[in-house]
Amino acid sequence: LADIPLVVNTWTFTDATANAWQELKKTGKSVSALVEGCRTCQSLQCDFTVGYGGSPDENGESTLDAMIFDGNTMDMGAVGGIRQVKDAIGVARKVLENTQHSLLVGSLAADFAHKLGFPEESLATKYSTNLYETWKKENCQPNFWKNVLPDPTKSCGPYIGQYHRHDPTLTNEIPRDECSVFNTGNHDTIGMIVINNEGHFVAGTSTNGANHKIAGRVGDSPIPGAGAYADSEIGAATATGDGDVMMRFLPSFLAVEQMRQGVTPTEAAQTAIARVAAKHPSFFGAVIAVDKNGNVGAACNGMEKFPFSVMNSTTKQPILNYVDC
Ligand code: SD4
Repeated sequence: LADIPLVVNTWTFTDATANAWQELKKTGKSVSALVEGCRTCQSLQCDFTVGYGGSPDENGESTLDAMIFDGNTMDMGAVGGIRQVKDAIGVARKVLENTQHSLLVGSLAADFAHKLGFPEESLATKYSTNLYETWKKENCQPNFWKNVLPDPTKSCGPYIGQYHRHDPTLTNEIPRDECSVFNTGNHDTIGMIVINNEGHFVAGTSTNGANHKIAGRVGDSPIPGAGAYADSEIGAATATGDGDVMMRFLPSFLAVEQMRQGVTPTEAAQTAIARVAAKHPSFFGAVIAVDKNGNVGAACNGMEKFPFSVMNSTTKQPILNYVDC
């Protein structure tokens, strides 16, 4: 176990990696370290895609998804589309540690959070309000609707329910892969894997989802096996990218199951990405996988390179790695 304990984290969110590592050294607890790491990004609003003030939905509201998956107990705690609560990963921890449930959603997840002392706060900022206003001015494109006609009386969605799935005269549909609203710069979830010195794997995520999502949309991040998965007997994986597409393939679960079959983390991540790419050749996304010996691998699609950071007692600081897609 030369490389364990270990923290691995998506994108260039090295402050989060460093804080998770500090917490791991201090407490020896994988869950605490993961929460601290994700919380760092929530507070820093990493890339404006984690935490408050990013990815406003079609009504201009930011909502948050987060998950913690415990590879020792196979328990999880998650929130999907939580409203007006900033500390999504903190609430996910409460779901994990104080309930028998796995996933709470929306306003009712917020009610749960308030009962436990999380304050009700607006998640809107100048940045998110600008993003929303600009998008509205630009006729609300891109968006996540399909098979419906825009309502000509409205400058912006919602759309009237005229399904044109079989109407050949309507040719304005762009294949999803060609109009992806997910790309580096506008959309980067934190996905973190922590292993303590006893080999306790915990994986988790925190995100504000997708810009201009239809209100109510929940992404892959709080879905077990999609946004993250862990099994301390085998390893863990986490995913980032176009969650609407990726969640259908459970890429984190697939990567862990690949490692169970004995393949390397790199191969496991590649297999998970390839499974999605077979149907969506230019989808935007990445998977990181770590095996129980602390070997790390990653794979990606739809971008040039995917950055992720690693920290252990040898590196002494978060080390950025780049994998070619
Ligand atoms: C989502 N998977 O909500 C997240 C977003 C993300 O890089 O990871 N972007 O779809």
